[in-house]
Amino acid sequence: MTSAPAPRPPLDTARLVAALDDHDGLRPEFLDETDSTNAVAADRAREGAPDGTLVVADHQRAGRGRLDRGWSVPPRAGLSFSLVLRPDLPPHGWPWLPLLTGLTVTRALVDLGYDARVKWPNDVLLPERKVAGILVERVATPTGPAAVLGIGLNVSIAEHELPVPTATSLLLARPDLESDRADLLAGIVRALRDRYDAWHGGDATATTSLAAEYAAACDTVGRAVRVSLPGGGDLTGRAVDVDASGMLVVETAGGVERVGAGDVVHVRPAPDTEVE
Ligand code: BT5
Repeated sequence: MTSAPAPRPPLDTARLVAALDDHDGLRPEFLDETDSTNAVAADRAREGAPDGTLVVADHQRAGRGRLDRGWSVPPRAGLSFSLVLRPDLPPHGWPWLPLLTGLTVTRALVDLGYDARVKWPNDVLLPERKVAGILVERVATPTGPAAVLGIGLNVSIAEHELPVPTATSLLLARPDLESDRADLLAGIVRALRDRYDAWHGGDATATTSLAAEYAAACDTVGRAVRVSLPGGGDLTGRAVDVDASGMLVVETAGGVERVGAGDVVHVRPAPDTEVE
């Protein structure tokens, strides 16, 4: 028998605004419900919204994953938000945005006591199942390209509500930890703003140290993996590093390969479980 979930209050927006108050450049917009915060944020960016515009929804009717996949969470059981940035980056800097976002969410959860890990490129696992997904999109706007950093975090989803068996929530992983959604969101967004500003405003060493920090936090490094390549086909081997361009370095039978985009399955020898 499954018990009904506890009533879920709406996001405490006053608390969130107060928590962001001294953080320059974050402009939150709250929606009770929308199809996708990434779609709204992209529209705002095209309309001229400045760097730091933050779109938050208490429920997404049609949350988006990567490659036209979906993202689904019961109303008010998670966090769904998208941050508009206007990076001034060379083309090779852009692939770092999703990695930086995944690292930041992971670190924020670890700081709160969760055993979170980042799976390349940007899934957040707790510790083996997915608690957060990230969708970073580049949007053409009249004043230059904008980045929309979309984050979905499962907060109070119960076991019987999980959209897929490979998902988990903060509540399921650590029922003993309190997780107020406004505090969580404020903490993650502030950490994201800080890390992005430091990296974006830094010199070449900022990327070198980001790469080293990412590789150290990345659960994929050291594992046997199978990577579905965007152009079709698979690559199997052992992930050994994340290089200075953010690519996953995989040792295969045929030599060392670098993967810039793809879906990684962590393959474990026993028991034979796989995390998509
Ligand atoms: C992602 O895609 O993980 C990116 C998800 C990004 C969601 C945020 S919410 C705010 C913003 N607005 C949006 O519309 N999107 C962003 P991907 O790696 O393709 O994973 C998608 C797959 O994860 C699905 O095909 C399901 O298998 C699984 N999935 C769906 N909902 C999930 C959930 N709540 N928790 C864990 N896994 C889920």
